[in-house]
Amino acid sequence: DPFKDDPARDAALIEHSARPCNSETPISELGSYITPTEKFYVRNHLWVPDVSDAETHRLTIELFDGEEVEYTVADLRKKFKEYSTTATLQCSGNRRSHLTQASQPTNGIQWGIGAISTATWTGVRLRDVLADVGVDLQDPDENIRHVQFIGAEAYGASIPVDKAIDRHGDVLLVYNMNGQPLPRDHGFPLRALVPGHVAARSVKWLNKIVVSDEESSSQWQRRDYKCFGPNVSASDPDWNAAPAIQEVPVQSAITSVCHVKADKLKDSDLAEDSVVLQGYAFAGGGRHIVRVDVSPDEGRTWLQAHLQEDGAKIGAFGSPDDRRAWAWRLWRVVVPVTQVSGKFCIKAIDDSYNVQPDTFEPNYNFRGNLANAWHRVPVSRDD
Ligand code: MTE
Ligand code: MO
Repeated sequence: DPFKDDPARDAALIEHSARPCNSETPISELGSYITPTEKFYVRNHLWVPDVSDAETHRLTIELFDGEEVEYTVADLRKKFKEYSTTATLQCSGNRRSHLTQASQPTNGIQWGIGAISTATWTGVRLRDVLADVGVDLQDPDENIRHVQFIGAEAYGASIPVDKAIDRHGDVLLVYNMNGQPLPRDHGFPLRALVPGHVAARSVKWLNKIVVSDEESSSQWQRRDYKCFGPNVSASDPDWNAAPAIQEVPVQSAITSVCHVKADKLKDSDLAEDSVVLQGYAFAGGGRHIVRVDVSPDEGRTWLQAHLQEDGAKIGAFGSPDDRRAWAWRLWRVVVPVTQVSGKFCIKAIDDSYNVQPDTFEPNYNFRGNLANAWHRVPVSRDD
């Protein structure tokens, strides 16, 4: 039984499967900017490999000419400058259950709104390590197109080399999560962090990196994490016809709906009985969330949510106005009950003015990836 040494998990996680462990963050924890580590969603395709000694765990880097260079985690810490960044990871299946309910069956775990979490990650920059093994960051060999990551239990994925070496890409080889060694479920002792990209590329239990002219040959790169048109069914996809998901589209969700009587409200600008909504909004590619629109009447009229203070050191290594918003924005809005009729709807807008589609059906894809239509919730919930 390869799962017999899997770690114990927090009882509050919402379990979709135990072997492998697939558990989402409970809604009650989605309101905290940094997700408590033990409440961070877990998405494992296989078992948790047993890597007992952090310091002697080896990372092998295979270069384009086949040469291999090895580092222990201790070498990485000693040799390279340490960086930290706050970044949100979101599974490509987040909100899949909403898509399925609105359209047709989909393949995959039926996640709610909790296959997303945020942490502060600490490690060394992939670009520094690649430079150390001889990759020319200014003018890389034209044959080098992709950087592949392989995990100790056999999972693999890759990213384009431009992201890997971008000095504003912030791709890290991470050993700490929220100031503590990575827990086993999240990749102990070393994982890749590819901020702004679908979490499937942030490979855990990292033990090999391959600098290559090709993408990873894994099913997770070449098949599962792709989107096809609504007419394509699971039986006939031309897998090569769609690109692997990398940067993710704009997403948002309502995490709390709270009815408040006027006399209980502390906010000075509120005089009427109201509903306080809270939630998250997130965009891929480092794009900032510029607005969250909230409708109290199924999309007829709209209010602006207040975007909460950004807790991340945006552009942890650069200026605050660059494209490095790696973490979600939490938001809050107060809606007078007199304006409420029908379901609440929300949509977020990123700094490229990308918007979320209003409905799921036109974007049905049989894998149920990247479900990001407006989140609609009844006036009293919770779901
Ligand atoms: N890395 C390895 N080695 N094995 C895995 O199963 N799952 C991927 C990615 N990295 C996975 C992996 C997927 S699909 C997601 S969504 C994230 O890890 C989940 O990271 P988390 O469990 O730390 O939340
Ligand atoms: Mo995922």
